[in-house]
Amino acid sequence: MRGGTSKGAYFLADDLPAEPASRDALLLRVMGSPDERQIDGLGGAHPLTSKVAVVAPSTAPNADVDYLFLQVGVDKPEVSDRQNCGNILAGVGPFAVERGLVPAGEERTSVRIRMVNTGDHATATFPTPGGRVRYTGDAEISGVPGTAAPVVIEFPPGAGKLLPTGNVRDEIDGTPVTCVDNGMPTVLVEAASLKVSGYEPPAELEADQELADRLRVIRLEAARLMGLGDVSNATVPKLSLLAPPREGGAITTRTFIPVRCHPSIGVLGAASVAAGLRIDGGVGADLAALDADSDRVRIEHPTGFLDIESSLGTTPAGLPTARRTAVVRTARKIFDGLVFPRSAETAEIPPHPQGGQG
Ligand code: NQM
Repeated sequence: MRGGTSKGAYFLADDLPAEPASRDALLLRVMGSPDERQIDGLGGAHPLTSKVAVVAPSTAPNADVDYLFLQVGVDKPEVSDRQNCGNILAGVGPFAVERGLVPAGEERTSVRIRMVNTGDHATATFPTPGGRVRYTGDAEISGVPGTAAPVVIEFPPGAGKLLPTGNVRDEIDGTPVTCVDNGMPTVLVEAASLKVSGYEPPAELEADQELADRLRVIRLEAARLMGLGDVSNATVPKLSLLAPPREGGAITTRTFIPVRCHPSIGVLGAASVAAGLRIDGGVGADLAALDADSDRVRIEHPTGFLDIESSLGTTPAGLPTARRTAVVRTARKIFDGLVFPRSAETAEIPPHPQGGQG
């Protein structure tokens, strides 16, 4: 399924090995990793198209389904559950209905999702006229051609710490940063403080070795301050370079996830940027053009913009906390069937199955 601006393979948990090491070994073969072209599997040769959702009926009383997100390395034999993904999240509700985990409503269906990676929750609402998921519609999101049915995603008030280092600002390697987590640990850095404009195309930024070196140093130290430990082989935290808006939005972003520069921006990454901009004294707050009368924050990115509804409250201790976060995405079923993973060294090529879905 395409979920937002990402694409992944969605599985029922029951169709995969329960034991994580066996599951991950199978998923590497399914996606064709490690190989920079992922030529022998389903992966699309980019982190944004090398993603997996594992969906199961929820064991939580306040959720319908559990969604575990797995990032499958492209050229490295790695499968990581250390980050969540709000784009792939957009396909989870429709998938749950397609697989009969949640009954479809007559007009629309709301699916309450527990995001296993973080323990956070989300509710996705999408059209199901006549009890079937409808994928066509008039919602448009930057980075995806054409239009599709909207998937409205609401996140409840943040349970976690919006400022994981406990500070509004930290200084790392002489660079001011704000470390924020509204669903995705993200380091906000002013582009100008890294000697780039923040308006460069992603390929130009990815080719800048000096920038890559500085971002790596900042990321490893920021992760330590955020309590994430050693993230040398992890895909969090993300780094978002900020510059003043140019297209009528609130801010311009170039987001590293963390090595490749995102052609747009992740959903939870954008939610974290949006929340960060509302924190007085945070990096980016004085670059941002925010509408004081509206929750909407338009995040500009390399292929357009992403609108996030974001409002903050204050904890009894006086710290900022996410009150409400919401976003509209689209998703689409692209293919439904059986995948034939590359066989493990010792395994035999499986016989052609006679039905079933995986
Ligand atoms: O931040 C890319 C994506 C993402 C993650 C990444 C995402 C999110 O665009 O919620 O959606 O940051 O690795 O799929």
